[in-house]
Amino acid sequence: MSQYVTEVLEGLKKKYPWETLFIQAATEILHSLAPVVEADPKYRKHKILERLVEPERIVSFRVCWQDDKGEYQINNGWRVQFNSAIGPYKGGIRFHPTVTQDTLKFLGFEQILKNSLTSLPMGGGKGGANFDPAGKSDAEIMRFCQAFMSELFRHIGPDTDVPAGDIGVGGREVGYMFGQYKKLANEFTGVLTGKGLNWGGSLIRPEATGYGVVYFAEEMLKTKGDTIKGKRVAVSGFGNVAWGAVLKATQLGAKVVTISGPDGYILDEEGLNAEKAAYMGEMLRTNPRAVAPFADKFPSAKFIAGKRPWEVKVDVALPCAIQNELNLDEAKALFANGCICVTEGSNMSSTLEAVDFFMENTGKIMFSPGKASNAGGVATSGLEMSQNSMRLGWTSEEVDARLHTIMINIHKACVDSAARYGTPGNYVNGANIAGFLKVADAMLDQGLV
Ligand code: 2IT
Repeated sequence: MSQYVTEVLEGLKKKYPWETLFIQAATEILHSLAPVVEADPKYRKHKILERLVEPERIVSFRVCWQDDKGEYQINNGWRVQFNSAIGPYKGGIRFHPTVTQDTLKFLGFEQILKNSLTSLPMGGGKGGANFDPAGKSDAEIMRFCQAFMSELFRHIGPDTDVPAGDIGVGGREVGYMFGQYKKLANEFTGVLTGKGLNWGGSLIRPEATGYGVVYFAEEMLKTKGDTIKGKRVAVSGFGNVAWGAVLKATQLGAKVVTISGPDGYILDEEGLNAEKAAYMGEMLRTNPRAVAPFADKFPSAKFIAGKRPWEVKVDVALPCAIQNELNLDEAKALFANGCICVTEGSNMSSTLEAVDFFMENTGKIMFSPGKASNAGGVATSGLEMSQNSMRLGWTSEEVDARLHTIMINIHKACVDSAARYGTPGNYVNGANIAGFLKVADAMLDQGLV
């Protein structure tokens, strides 16, 4: 282990001992970067790691709104503007009751490297609120989004910071936030991505994250002369990412046998199909906190309460729910059941112990971190920004083809960097190193700012 990396990590743990998610992300990333900073002293001389782990700016604000009963409600909102070395801050907004500044620092840190991997000019950022959209009326969602944007609008802009959706924020929420931004800023610009199709959105943006995950898994399998066609696949989650992954995996001939929610998982031995995916999309619109009702709708679907789907025997696992949804025991269970490929769709799906287990077993089970395999979402946001700048829209075939090429290139960048720094087949090291080099070198070029 590099002395430099150890010092920076120990410093972070002392300074932010309560930020367990951020420390987890930083530990994984900095460990991967050890061979890079050891090989070239310029990174240490210019304190690149110390600068990289501190957000350029965090905006923290109060969000006051009124519920349908007339009761006043107070939430906390944040925007973490983490790094702008290679482009305007870019990253989603998460509305979830568990969101804290720690959550958004971990997500923003991941986003720096993810956005760099896309090869598009986007810096790293993330925002959100500890607001729970579950069970809220449409009017309440609108009032919350407007109150949130009333504070955020002065800190963002199409060349400054471009938010998008994440957990709890989809097309509807982006619409309400965009409307409020437009009113306050008195300008119609591409300040958010994930917009509606007839007011500046991009075709394929809703599908992009899940499609990208499956394209990435297909590239991983190809390195073994294999394909996703005919594979048994476990997907977790039942939100936007899971939905896109189910659609693309089934299109490519895989059999997806699970989806999941916080209440348990669905096992469907007949496999999901377009009709079932469409029902997932319908469920998503009401922001439910339970997947169980899916089993009432389809007779072949069984609901298993209180468990995660990693106990099911599958060839490929696609965690698409939320951070830390796959622990060491579950990683071992997947491996023991013959799973050959784990491709993360959520950000930091696996705990540090699970990631270590996968890395120790490189060559026997393939594992890719979310920042590489879920980058198709933000990449397509980047394509939406390009279309907005040109004031033109591309066809779905064109966007999908670009997305596919970007995922193939990210896969190649991970494989090449992993091999170059002595850990062939290790996608964690490959993604962290390839993402880091571009950002770090841009920071060096731009001086001490
Ligand atoms: O985690 C992510 O990459 C996202 N939520 C998408 C971010 C974006 O700006 O499209």
